[in-house]
Amino acid sequence: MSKPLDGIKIIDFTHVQAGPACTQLLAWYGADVIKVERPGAGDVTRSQLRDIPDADALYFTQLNSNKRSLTLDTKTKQGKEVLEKLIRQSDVLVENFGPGALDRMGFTWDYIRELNPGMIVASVKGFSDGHHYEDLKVYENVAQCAGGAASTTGFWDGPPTVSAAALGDSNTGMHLAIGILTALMHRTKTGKGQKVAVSMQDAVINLCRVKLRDQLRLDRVGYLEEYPQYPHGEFTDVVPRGGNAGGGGQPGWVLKCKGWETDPNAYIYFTIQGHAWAPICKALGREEWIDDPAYNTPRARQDKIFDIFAIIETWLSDKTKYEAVDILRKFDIPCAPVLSMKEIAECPSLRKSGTIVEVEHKQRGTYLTVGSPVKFSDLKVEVTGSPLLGEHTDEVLAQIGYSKEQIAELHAAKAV
Ligand code: CAO
Repeated sequence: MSKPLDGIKIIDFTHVQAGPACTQLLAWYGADVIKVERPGAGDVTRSQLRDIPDADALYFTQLNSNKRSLTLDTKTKQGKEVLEKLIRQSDVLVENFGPGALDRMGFTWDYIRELNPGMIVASVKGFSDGHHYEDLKVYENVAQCAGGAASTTGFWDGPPTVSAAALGDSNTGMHLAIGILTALMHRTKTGKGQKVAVSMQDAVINLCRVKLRDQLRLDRVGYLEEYPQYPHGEFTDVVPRGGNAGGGGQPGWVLKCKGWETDPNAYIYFTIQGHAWAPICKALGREEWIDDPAYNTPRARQDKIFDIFAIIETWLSDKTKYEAVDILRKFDIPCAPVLSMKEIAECPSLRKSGTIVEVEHKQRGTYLTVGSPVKFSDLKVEVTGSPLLGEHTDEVLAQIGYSKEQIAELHAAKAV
């Protein structure tokens, strides 16, 4: 079956998470992604947090499926020549080196453009070009702090808190993938390549835009009615941490279910959606609240929202999180069990949809990974195992025009 990105060749100069997440996505959808790695070492994640001695670590396998691996020392003369040849024959180069590394390697934007005017060069950096922190190297949590996520996450009496979700890394990679696809569309119309850049700070800010909304509201009115601090607590002049409060106009909270004393995830998230008030009252057996003016509008409920949550927790105390959701879903109430990673790994629905997949790997046997979260009617995404270091070096070199003898010379010169 042909795939949407068949024929798009990508030089994947990425490492760790932000860049690899982007190129993996494009590889799933058919692009030929050639991961370029330093001979002998490769992407640092191959050896980070190993669970099997000498086998590629899960950190690497989960972010590099469907790719080919070419080892290349781009700091040698011969290595540079190989990269030049690759650039002439490719569509996209993706990189997330520290600031300036590609230029120091000799591959400035002007030079790449000279080699291939149609080339799209896509970069992830911690901060955008011209930012006063543009020279900083950045990892996930640094970006979450610089992007407003940490100052607004956590509980009001605790410190700024980072999320387990990779808002700085994979999220930036997803933004970059959108940028690359946009630039490819533009190239189809104009024949011209371009530079595409996403900073991790900007990608986090983009996901935190409702917190900026809150800052503007706070500046104007001095309080935020959907936050737990309202109406009984204090507001300063900055958006506070709101615990597990819902971010929009629907109050919600994480509520204890049967077994919470011993199971750290025996909870559901419960949302009091405005127009679901009557069904909520019916589900809880509190029909008298439906028309009671002390309860029947969001504003009336606001100052007793935690009393209402406490009553719901009493109702939940003899129900598991799954039993509770099975009752509440019949009343159309937005809610979900709090799932552990173990439950996610074992969930039959996620296996069936291809969101959790088991793939073959030459060293590991099989491994579990997250498949494409995007589903298509005309594409079944097949996830294949990540490549071993340099597994496709000779194959890629032959495809770009090197003879057997020339390939042997490149090996002898330790350029590949
Ligand atoms: N051949 C020869 N040299 C190579 C090479 C190859 N195939 N691949 C990489 N290198 C070199 C680079 O040219 C660079 O050399 P110089 O610094 O001498 O110019 C060097 O390897 C290391 O590059 P780096 O700065 O990217 O690596 P680091 O481990 O010091 O930093 C990181 C890692 C992630 C902090 C940094 O790359 C960075 O800030 N990237 C941008 C932001 C980002 O993507 N962060 C998210 C990572 S996911 O958590």
